[in-house]
Amino acid sequence: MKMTFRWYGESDPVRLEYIRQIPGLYGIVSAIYEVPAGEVWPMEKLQALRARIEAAGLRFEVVESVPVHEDIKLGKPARDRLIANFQQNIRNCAAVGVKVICYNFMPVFDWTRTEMAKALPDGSHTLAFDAKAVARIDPEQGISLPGWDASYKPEQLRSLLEEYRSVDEAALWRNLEYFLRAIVPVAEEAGIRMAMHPDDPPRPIFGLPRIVKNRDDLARLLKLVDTPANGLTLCSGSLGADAHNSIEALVREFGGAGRIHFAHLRNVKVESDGSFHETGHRSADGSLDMAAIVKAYHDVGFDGYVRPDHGRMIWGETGKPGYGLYDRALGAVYLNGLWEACSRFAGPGSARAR
Ligand SMILES: [Mn+2]
Repeated sequence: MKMTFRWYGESDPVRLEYIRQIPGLYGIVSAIYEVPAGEVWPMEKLQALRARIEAAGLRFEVVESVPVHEDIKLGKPARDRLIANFQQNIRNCAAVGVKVICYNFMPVFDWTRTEMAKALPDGSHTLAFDAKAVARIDPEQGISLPGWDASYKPEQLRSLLEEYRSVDEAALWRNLEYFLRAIVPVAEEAGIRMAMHPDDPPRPIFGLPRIVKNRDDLARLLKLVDTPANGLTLCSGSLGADAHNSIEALVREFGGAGRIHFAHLRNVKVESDGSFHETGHRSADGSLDMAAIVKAYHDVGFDGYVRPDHGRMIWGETGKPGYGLYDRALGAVYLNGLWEACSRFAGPGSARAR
């Protein structure tokens, strides 16, 4: 297991020099954020990012994310040019030493929350999804979501939603297959492992189709191009927002098959109506048994990349919701502790045979 930490580049209020001080950290997960979706990331920018990360004593082997342009998900004629650009991004990332590329295939909104700073009883603040509040939103009247209002102009959002009316789940699957058949061979040749991030939350939203929600979706995705380069980012918090998903079972099945290349580990507290919020990483703090999940990774001999995921805002920190330094650092240390305990007391390789 290689512990990593997401960093949003020079504009990130969290300093790389501070991230470096987290015990047991292997590398940084980042991306080129200033290039619009669908365009090629210039080599100079990738080289500069790698140099900056390495100068801080860390490695740059995981990209999160290379965005998939909406026209690819919609299956529009422009997709071939955009897919060619995505292929070039895979080659460019490989050229600077990247091993894993995380991406997702969620239409329009790649994560959805109703609150960016829900106050918890201990005085910390966290991201939250209120199922009742989402049910009250009428897409016809316009969608206003925290974290997204700056991403789309109202007119642009309306026409994008209009375009998705003709794209149901079956069509989205076809468009995903078309995309994967084009990019996976390129990734394979470049020595890159693609790692699809599941839908967050794992359910259709505002009438938009969502197809990476559960065990059967993940199995179907891997079968579309059945090779290790077509793999997963298994996000415990995203999939765990649906109480029917057993993250531990998913780790054993897909990790055991060598198809999980990147593990996002965080906890969520899930309510019976489908609402949820991010908690501290510890098992006792949320609905997921993080110790059992980490043990499952250990048991299948996982040697891929892992990172703590959304943290709460604690100790008065301000910044990008979910991506402060402190709570994620606590998450990394906790996860490393669980891993050490598994390594010390489970016996080397003992579980692989189980
Ligand atoms: Mn995630």
